[in-house]
This record gives sequence, C-alpha cells and structure tokens, in this order.
Amino acid sequence: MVDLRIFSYLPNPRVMKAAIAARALGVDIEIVGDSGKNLSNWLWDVNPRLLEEDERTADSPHIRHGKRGFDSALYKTDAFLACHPFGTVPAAFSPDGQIGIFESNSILRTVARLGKGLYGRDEYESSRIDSFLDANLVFAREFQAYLFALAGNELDAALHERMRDAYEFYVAGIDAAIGDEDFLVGGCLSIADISFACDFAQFDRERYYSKELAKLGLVSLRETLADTYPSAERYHLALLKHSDIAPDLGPYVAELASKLAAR
Ligand SMILES: N[C@@H](CCC(=O)N[C@@H](CS)C(=O)NCC(=O)O)C(=O)O
Repeated sequence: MVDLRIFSYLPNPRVMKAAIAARALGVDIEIVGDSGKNLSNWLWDVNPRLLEEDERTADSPHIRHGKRGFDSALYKTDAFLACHPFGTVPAAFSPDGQIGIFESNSILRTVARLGKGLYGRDEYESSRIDSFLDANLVFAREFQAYLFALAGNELDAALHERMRDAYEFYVAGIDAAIGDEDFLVGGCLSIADISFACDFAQFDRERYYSKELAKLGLVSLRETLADTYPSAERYHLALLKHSDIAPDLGPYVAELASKLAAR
C-alpha cells in the first residue's frame, strides 16, 4: 500500500511539490489524474476513475459546477467532498481513503512528515519553513486569479495593480531572505524551497501573456524580476537546476520555454 494517494489534473506544479519531496525522501506516493481538459470526464472520488460516456449526464447524482479554474461540469462524489470540503485538486488521501488532505503546501508537509525530512532541524526551523509556505500560498492565490483573468482575456488595470502589489510584497521578502544563500531555511533544501520553486515556475506562465499585457499598456511582472530582484531570480534559476527538483519541474519549464519561443 502506498503512503499517500494524490488526484489532480496533470502536469500540475502543485502536485510536483509532493512528487519532488517524495522522491528525495523515499516516500511512496501514487499520483492519479489526467489533463485539465479531461478531468471533467473523471469521477472525483476517494477512488477516482474515468467515467463512461453514459455516466456523464446532466442528471448524474455527482454533477457539480466547477468553482475555480474549471468552467465545465465536474463529477464529485459526496465521499470526495467529505474528504475535500473545498472540492479542489490536488486532492490527497491517506492510504485507507479516510482522511483528505488539501492545499498543495499541506500535501507537501504530509510527505515531509512521512519521510521525516526537508522540514527543518527543530521546531523553530520547521515553523520558519511554515512561515514561507504561508506567505507563498497568499502569493499563489493572487497569481492564480491573475492568470485565470489573463487566460480568459479578462484582465484589467485594477487586477494588474493588485497583482503587482502582491508580487512586490512577496518577491521583495524572498529576495531579502535569500540574499547570497542557496536555501531559505537552515542552509539546506527544505519544503520551503520546493514550494517556492513549483509555485514560481507556475507564475512564470505570466511571461506567456506579455503581448496581451503590452496591448493593455501593462508590463509582465515576471520579466522585470532579474532587474529588480536579482537574488530572487538567481535563487529561482538555481532551484530549477537542483538535482531533486529538475526531474519534475524541468519538463514543465522546458515546455513553457518552447511555447514562448513559438509565439
Ligand atoms: N491553493 C490550492 C489551489 C487548488 C485549486 O484552486 N484547485 C482548482 C484548480 S486550479 C480546483 O480544484 N478547482 C475545482 C473546481 O473548480 O471546482 C492548492 O495549492 O492546492
């Protein structure tokens, strides 16, 4: 039996957080899922599965409306929602399916706890790691809404300004914390670095919309990072090459780079 099961759309940098930590710590996790587009054809359940076509009907007892990032109908069972009250993926489950763990940073924490590593040397370091994870979640939620608006051609100046404030606040803190160091806490890789690497790789998608931003007279915040926050930029690029991180994030970042080149 695996130590943790995760259901999500794939590839998903939020899932990569757990995958990176699991490989580094030797924790056995199982990741099940499909492309974002196809996840609307799945039963979101404690035992997720692809639905047959005749099960995907408007009168299905499991039908729900997507709330965040999904416009289509989704099929979520009551058992899934009992474990995952916010109804989101990535959705992790204890091996017996009794306990749902949501929020990718908390799924990452689960792996670190199971593998007894990457989570600081004492309670103070663990708590400082938690501080970075919490700050990171706030930033990630801001850029999630911003990227949805960009993808849906719904961005306006007010949302861009809100994103810029969130970006300045968060990235200035990371830049100051990292300075010339390689890792955020305790001089070695921790889940704070892994979470930053994965979320920031997702924020990198903002660069894909630089033309749309320019049309609105706005700048890509990501494009300004190297000039304004060189320590954060150096740290981000170094993490992408880290031997524990590159196997998961490498293909994701490479795909974005090829899409950018093709634009
Ligand atoms: N902060 C959460 C974000 C999770 C999230 O918002 N997931 C969205 C997809 S990006 C979702 O599952 N939406 C389900 C729905 O629309 O009902 C995390 O890091 O896990």
